[in-house]
Amino acid sequence: MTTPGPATAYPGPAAASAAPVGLPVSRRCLVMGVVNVTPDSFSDGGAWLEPAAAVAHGLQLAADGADIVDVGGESTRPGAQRVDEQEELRRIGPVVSELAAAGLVVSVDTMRAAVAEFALGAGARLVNDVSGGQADARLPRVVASAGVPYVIAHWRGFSRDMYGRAAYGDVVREVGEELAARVDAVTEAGVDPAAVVVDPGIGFAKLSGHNWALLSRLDEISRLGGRTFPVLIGASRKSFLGRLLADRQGEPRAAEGRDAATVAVSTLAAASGAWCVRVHAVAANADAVRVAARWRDARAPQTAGRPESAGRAG
Ligand code: PMM
Repeated sequence: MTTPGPATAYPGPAAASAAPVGLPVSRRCLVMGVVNVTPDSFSDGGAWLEPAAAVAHGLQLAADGADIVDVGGESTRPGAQRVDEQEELRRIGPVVSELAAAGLVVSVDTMRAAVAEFALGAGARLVNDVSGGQADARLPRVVASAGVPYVIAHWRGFSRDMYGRAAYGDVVREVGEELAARVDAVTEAGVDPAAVVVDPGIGFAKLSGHNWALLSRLDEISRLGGRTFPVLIGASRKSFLGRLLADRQGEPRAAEGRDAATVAVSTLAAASGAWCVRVHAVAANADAVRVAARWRDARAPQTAGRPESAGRAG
């Protein structure tokens, strides 16, 4: 894969959270580039609907520094209706196959067992399920038998009406408890706990304040039921950033103007120990996670004061 530097190149002592089994190990936070093969995703809907365009986009994201490319055929934007399984398969099939054949680490973004099964057969190496195994009870069993890493996000139901469920007392505690219950469920279905990646599900049944609370307390999301899990953050271009950056009239910033804020979130999440950030604009985020890794390295007590950690001038 043509990244500006291999995932293993940065030898800082302050590793991000533990890596799931089955993927390259890195000392820094990984970058997952988004390939939405959908007509209706909120920030890039329709741009990569043709297979050739989606494949070219995936290759470009890898060239820009993505460690993983995440291919999805069903939009989960607020209010989205479900797409049927055949259509989802038709959208992602050639894209997953070609990107995997090109040597990229491909992840499939799906809530369906049949779609995951196809993608794994075509060379995908990770399953990203925003429903955390709730939308299709067969999906955790497919992941278990394939023995691949499994991203499970916090989710309270399908996008068409998810904001009706955005009611929390202590959002970080409740998301942590609900995610821990999902970890139990998928491991009971046979998934190796060492293959599980947890995700607080930024924007899924959450209002802006909930998203900020979760981002600021990632360590609590990582530690569930006495274990520490790698954490993935998908904040890229989401509407809570648009609201933060609203103009003087209170009009939210449009999705295409949210990339710098996304980079800021990636930097902070990576500095807090996130395992991976899922982003649309890869190049700047790939720089950001390297800055965060170097920052963590400099803060690590075991290197403090060591001459070699001071590095070269400049
Ligand atoms: N967000 C979206 C899609 N897939 N997967 C994970 N694990 N976490 C997320 O936050 C997430 C996701 C929606 O964003 P998009 O429409 O820009 O892809």
